[in-house]
Amino acid sequence: MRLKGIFASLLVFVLLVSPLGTSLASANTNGTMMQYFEWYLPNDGAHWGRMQSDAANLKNMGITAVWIPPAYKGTSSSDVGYGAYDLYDLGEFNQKGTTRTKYGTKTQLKSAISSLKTNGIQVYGDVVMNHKGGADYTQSVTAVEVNPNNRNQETSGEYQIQAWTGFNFPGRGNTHSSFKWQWYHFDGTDWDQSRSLSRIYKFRGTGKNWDWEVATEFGNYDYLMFADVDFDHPDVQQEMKNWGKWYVNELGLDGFRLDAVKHIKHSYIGDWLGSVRQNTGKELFSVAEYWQDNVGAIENYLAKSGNTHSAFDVPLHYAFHRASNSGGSYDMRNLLNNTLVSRQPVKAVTFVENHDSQPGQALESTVQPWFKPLAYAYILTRSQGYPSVFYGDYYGTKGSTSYEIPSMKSKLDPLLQARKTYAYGTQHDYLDHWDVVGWTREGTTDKTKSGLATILSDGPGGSKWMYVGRQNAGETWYDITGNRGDRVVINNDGWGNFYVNGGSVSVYIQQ
Ligand SMILES: [Ca+2]
Ligand SMILES: [Ca+2]
Ligand SMILES: [Ca+2]
Repeated sequence: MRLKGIFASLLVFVLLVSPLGTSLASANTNGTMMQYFEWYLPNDGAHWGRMQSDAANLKNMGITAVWIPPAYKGTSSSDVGYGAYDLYDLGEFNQKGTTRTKYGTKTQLKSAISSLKTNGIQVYGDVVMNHKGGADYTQSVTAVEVNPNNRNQETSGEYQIQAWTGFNFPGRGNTHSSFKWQWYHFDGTDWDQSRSLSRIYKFRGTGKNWDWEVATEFGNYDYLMFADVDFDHPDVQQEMKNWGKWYVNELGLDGFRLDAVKHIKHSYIGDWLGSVRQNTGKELFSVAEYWQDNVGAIENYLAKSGNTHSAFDVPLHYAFHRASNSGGSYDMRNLLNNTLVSRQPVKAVTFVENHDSQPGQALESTVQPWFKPLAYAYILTRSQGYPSVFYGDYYGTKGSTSYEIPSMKSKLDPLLQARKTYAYGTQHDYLDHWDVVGWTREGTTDKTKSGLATILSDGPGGSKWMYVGRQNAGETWYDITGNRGDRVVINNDGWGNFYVNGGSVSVYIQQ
C-alpha cells in the first residue's frame, strides 16, 4: 500500500510538469486562454449570463480555457473583484450592500461554468490573496509608520491606530468557513481611522514583520493596499489552503490566475498551490501575475515559488507597447529580447493587453490599436508560449470615451482561426530585419491543411522568402487576414515569397 502511494505521487508529479498547452482540453489542439473581463464592464450583474451565452461561440473561436474575474464579494457591488472582502461569498450572501457581485450571483456563475464545461472549455479562477478590503469594524492596533519609498525604514515611534482589520462576515456567519480575520492576521495597512491619516503602517506584535521574500521595490514590496495579509501567520497559511480547496471544488475550477504575487511571500505560493493540488487531486494549471518589465525578477519569483507554475510574460507586453509607440522605428528583431517566452517558453503566458494595462488603468501601458493585430499574430501563431486573449480587445471596452478600445473581433477572428486550425508543426524563424519579420509552421500530417506563414512589418511593406516545408510544395497559399490578396505558390523546394503591407500583418495558409 505504501509503495502504491509513492507510485501515485510520482504519477501526479509527471502530470504537473507536463507542458501546458498539451494538457489542455485536447492534447492535439493548440491551447488558447481568454481573459473574460475588462475593467469597465457595466455593474449590471449580467456578466456571468453573457459568459454563459457566449460559451459555444468561444469554443468555435478555439478558446480552450477562460480566466474569469475574481468571483467573490469585494468592497461593493461595483468592485472589479480585486478589493476582495469575503473569498467565501461568490454572490450568495447579502454583504457590502449586495448579494450579487459586479458579475452576477453564485447560481448564475455555476450555470455559466457548466456551459463552458459542456463546450470543453476549462475555467481558471482569479486568486486575490494579498490583501482584504471592506473590513466590518476597526481595531486598536500598535503600529509604526514606514517610509513609502523604503518600507524597511521606520519613520515614527509606536502608537495606537484604529485599523480596518476586523472581518466577521455578518451576512455569511459561519457558512463555508468559521474563520474570522483579526488585526494579527495582517502585516499592515494604510489608514488610521482615529486620525483620518493616510500612511503606510507596519503592525507591531510578536514575530510581526513584512513578509519575505517579496519584490524588493521600495525596499520591501509586501504592502500593496487595504489590509495586507500576513503569510507568516500559521492560521492564515492554513485558512488560505482550506479556501483554495473549497474554491476549486465549489466551482469545478481547472486552474488559477494568481493576483499580485510580487507582494506575497513567494515560497508560500508554491506551498499553497502544492497543498490545493494535493487536496483536490487536480493538476490546476496556474499563471502568476508578477507585474514588472524585468524577466530576471519574474524568473526569480518562479524559482522561489518552487517552479510550480507559469507567469505572464510582462516583458513581451512591454515590447509590444514600445513597438506600437515607435511609429515604425522599433527594431522588430528585438521583440523577444529578455522575454519570458524566449527564456522559459513552457512557463510563459503571453498576452497583448489586460485589465490593468488597458487605457485609464493603474498600470496603463496600452498597445496601440494599429499594432494589436501584429502582436496577436505573434502570440497566436508561434509555437512558444500559451496565449491569452483579452476580452476588451475582442469585444471592445466600455468606460469613458477616452479610455475606449474598439472591438477588434473582425481582426482577431482570422488569427484565432489560424491558431486553432493551422498553427502546427515545426517553426522556422525569419526574425532578421528591423521592420519586416516572419516565421512559418510546416504543419502536421494529422491536421488537414495545417501549416502557415506569418509576416509583419512595423514600417513599410515588404516581402520575405520563407521555407514552409517540402511537403507543401506546389500548394497555393493565401492571406487569411484578408490584408493582402496575393496567391503564393510554394515552390518545389518548399519556399514561398510572402508579402505584407506597411504597419500590418499577413498570415498565409493553404487555399
Ligand atoms: Ca509577516
Ligand atoms: Ca503582501
Ligand atoms: Ca522597425
